[in-house]
Amino acid sequence: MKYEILKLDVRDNIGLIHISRPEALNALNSRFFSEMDSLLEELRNNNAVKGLIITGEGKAFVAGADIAEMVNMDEAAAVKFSKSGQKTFRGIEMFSKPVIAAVNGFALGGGCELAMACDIRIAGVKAKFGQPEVSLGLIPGFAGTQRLTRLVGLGNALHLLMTADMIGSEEALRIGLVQMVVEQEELLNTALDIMKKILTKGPKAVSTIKKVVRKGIETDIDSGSEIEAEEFGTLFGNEGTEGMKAFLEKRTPEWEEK
Ligand code: CO8
Repeated sequence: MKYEILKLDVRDNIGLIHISRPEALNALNSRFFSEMDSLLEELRNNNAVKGLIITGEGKAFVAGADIAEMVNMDEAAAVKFSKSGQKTFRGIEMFSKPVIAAVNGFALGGGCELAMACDIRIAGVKAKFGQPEVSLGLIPGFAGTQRLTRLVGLGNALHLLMTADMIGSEEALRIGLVQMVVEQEELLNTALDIMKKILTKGPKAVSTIKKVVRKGIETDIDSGSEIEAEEFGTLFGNEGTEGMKAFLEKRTPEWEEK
């Protein structure tokens, strides 16, 4: 596929995805979703890319779904757009490699929903978060109502969703929406450093962590613990055994290429 909105830059086995539609503050249109689906598919089995960082070009991370595209939709088209976006974001959430959002500016509506589908969110000091949909007479449609509640708790989620308040990065940190706030110029390097650290760990273990935690939060503790035990077992006789041997032999583990 020819990419017009997404730009991929690979550094140290990390795929840096820039969302580049700055004239519309990177608002998410249908083309964005087709490009993201296609890029994820390409990167899934690309061994040169072991983790992803998603960021925005210009003053926004993403200022929401494209209002100009949505304004003429009828009910059926809106449901279709919502489901297609949900599928893309679920694809990011369940992507077998780690994904970090480096939130450089406005992360509003669908932009906040995109950041929430990533595993870890690092914010620049200028980042702003919010779910302003009710100001437009809408609600989030890319599973933001579900992810926000899981990330920041019921009270904080309802507060943000019902008031449409835009919050700064420090408030986002306080409520647990982001994991770290850094100076703007440090944003990409910080995200790259965190990803590099993750990539020194057992790749199968990291991808298993993602799967177990994400499946676990959607179930009860006993079923989640059952999933954990099963997945724990899959690391023996391969990567886990190598990691433990390396510890005992006082050497660096040699992870298998995934
Ligand atoms: N969609 C389309 N265009 C946008 C969007 C957007 N979400 N946000 C900004 N733009 C455009 C503006 O229209 C403007 O274009 P132009 O220059 O042609 O007039 C350009 O980007 C620059 O924007 P501003 O001039 O407004 O920039 P400011 O710095 O003055 O303001 C803001 C920045 C505060 C971010 C402001 O642009 C704004 O409020 N944007 C809209 C934010 C918003 O409401 N986002 C939520 C959208 S709804 C949503 O995301 C629902 C997701 C679920 C969808 C479910 C599917 C059916």
